[in-house]
Amino acid sequence: MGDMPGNIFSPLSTPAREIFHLSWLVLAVTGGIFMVVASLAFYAVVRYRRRKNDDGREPPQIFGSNQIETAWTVVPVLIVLVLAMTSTRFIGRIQAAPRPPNAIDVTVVGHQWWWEVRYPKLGIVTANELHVPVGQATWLTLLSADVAHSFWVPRLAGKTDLIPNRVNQMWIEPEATGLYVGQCAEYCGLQHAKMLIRVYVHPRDEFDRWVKAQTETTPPPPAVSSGKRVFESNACVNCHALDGTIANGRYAPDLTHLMSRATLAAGAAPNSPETLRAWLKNPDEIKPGAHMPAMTLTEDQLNQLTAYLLTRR
Ligand code: HEC
Ligand SMILES: [Cu+2]
Repeated sequence: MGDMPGNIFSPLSTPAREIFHLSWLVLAVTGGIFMVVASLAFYAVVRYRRRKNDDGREPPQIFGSNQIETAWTVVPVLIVLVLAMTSTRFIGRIQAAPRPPNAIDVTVVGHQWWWEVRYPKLGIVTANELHVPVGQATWLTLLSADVAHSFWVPRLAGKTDLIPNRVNQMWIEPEATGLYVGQCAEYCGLQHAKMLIRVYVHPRDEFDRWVKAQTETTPPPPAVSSGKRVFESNACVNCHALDGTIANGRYAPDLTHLMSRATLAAGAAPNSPETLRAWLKNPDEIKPGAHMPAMTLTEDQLNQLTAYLLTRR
């Protein structure tokens, strides 16, 4: 079970581990209460079940006992107090953590239904994927372009909401390399369930190579120039940005390094030549209700456009 990529019980980053420890306390206390209540209920059900020779009279009615009333008020209040105060202490500790000077800065903007991912200091813009170095803190600034979303990668940290007109912050500090998956954790509309996020944690040199690849754009080979023309002569350019073309829209995912990403449309489909073509033909087939219209291109245009986009890596 420890290998499950979204497992809340196998934290691999400081905030997630703190929450995991707190969850043991909460589970132990609530589990204890459950055992006491369940065994008393079970005892009562068995011990006082209906018998053949019952005389049908009511058992003695007890009320107005100050001792009992006080006990079952004070004990739960104490339990709630302990849980609330411990939670507050953990939340405070995570939120007040000082930002290390070498932390990576990432801005994540929630959209219906995908994640815009920006590295302002590195000049990188991508979507639905975060790439970070191992053993180093990454500071996330969370914004929303439309409705409330929630960023949640269970093995790295707790949930933090992305709220319109508000700036939220959170941080992660992954201890092991690999892929960590998460999803939007705040119902945000039709395709909320297909709003997945992937966090790739790299060894330092691999991360540097990723940064380098994301900051370079190669001109498209001449063979796909007709596809580039299809792209530039359609409304794609109003919604999407793509370096080296006239497209600079911010409404939709940046396509400059489209093929460096593992999935299309926030995990709705794997990113392959076939699914890419199918997406361009009719996004609704893959993600019903997605905010990208079917562009009614001809089969030739679709082939040319797909061939062009496949070179954007
Ligand atoms: C009205 C705005 C709009 C137009 C026009 C538009 N798109 Fe999109 N596109 C979107 C949105 C929004 C998404 C994200 C959908 C989602 O994930 O829910 C998207 C997603 C995509 C993706 C997947 C990106 C990724 O990383 O997952 C590709 C590829 C794409 N569009 C290509 C195109 C091309 C090529 C055209 C022109 C033929 C085009 N789009 C026209 C809004 C638009
Ligand atoms: Cu969402």
